[in-house]
Amino acid sequence: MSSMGEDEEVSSFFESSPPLKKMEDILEKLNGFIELNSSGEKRRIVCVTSGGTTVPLEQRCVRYIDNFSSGNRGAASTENFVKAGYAVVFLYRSGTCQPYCRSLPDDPFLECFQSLDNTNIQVHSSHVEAVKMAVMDQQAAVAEARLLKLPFTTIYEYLQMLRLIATALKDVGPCSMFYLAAAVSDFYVPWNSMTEHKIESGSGPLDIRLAQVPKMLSILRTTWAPKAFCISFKLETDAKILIDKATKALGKYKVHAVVANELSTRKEEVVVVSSSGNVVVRRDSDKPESIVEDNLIRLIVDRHSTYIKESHS
Ligand code: 9Z3
Repeated sequence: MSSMGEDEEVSSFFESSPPLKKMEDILEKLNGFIELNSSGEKRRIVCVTSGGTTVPLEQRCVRYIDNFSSGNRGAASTENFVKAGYAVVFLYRSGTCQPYCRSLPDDPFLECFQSLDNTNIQVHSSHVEAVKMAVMDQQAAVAEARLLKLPFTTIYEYLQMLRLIATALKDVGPCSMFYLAAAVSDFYVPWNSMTEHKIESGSGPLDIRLAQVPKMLSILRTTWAPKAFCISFKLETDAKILIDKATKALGKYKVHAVVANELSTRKEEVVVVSSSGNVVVRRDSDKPESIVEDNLIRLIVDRHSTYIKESHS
C-alpha cells in the first residue's frame, strides 16, 4: 500500500477528529473580533499560540501525554504585541500562564488577598500594585478589542482551532501574523484507534503505538493563510543541534523566521533564524525587570513592517 500524501494525512486527521465543542460560539467571537479590528482604523492582527497540547490515550480521557510549556512566552509576547498596537488572538492551553498575570502569585493565588472581617476582603498591600496593573491592563485590552482569548486542551482542539483562526484571518492578508509559541505534540493516538474506556491496569506493561501528527505548518503556509507573516518556534534540550534544526524547519516550512530556543536558557536568550541570517536576542541582564520577549517582539514587529511594505510594492 502506498503511503498517504501530506494533504491526505491532514484531511484524514481532521475527518477523524472529535468535533470541536462550541464551534459556533468560537466562530462568532472570532469573526466579531476580526471585524472590529479590520473596520475603521485597521489594526494588525496576530494569533499567538501558547502552552502545550495534550494527547489523550482514552476517548473518555483519564490519561494523556502532555507537552511542556508554562505559557509564559505566549503570555509575555501577547502583552508586548498589544503594546505595539496589535490585536491578539491568544490561543492558549487551559490553565497556563495568562497575559497581565505574570507578576501575580499563582501558588497560592489566595495569597494576594486578606480578610479584614466577614464582609471585607482586600488585596494584600504587597500585591496591590501588581493586581491593579493586571486588572487595568487586561480590562483595557479586552474593552478595546485588542485581546481575544480562546482555550484548548488536546491536539485535536488545538489544530481545529488554528485552522478556524487561519481561515478567518485569510482576508487580513499580510497584516496578519502567526506567532506559534505553543508546544505541539509530534505524536498522537488516532481517535478511531483509541479505546473508549479507561485502559485497564493489572495485565502487565502497556504498549501504545503513536502515529505522527501531520505537519500543519506547511498547510498553514500554503493553504490556510498563505499571505500571513509566520513565525514558528523550535525547542531543543541539546544546544548542539538547535540551530541546525531551526534552519531545516525554516527551509522546509517556508516560514518567515524560526525562533530557536533551548529549554534551560529560554528566558535568557533566543536566536531568530531567517533568510537574512541569525540574530541572537537576549534580555537586558542589567535590568532585573527586562524579559527576552521585550526585545524579541520589537524585532518581530520590525520584520513584519518590512514584510507589509514589500507586499504592497
Ligand atoms: C517554544 O519553543 C516556546 O518558546 C517554549 C516556551 C514552549 C519553550 P514557556 O511556555 O516556554 O514560556 O514555558 N515553543 C515551540 C515548541 C515546539 O513544540 N516546537 C516544535 C518543535 O520544536 C515546532 S512547532 O519541533
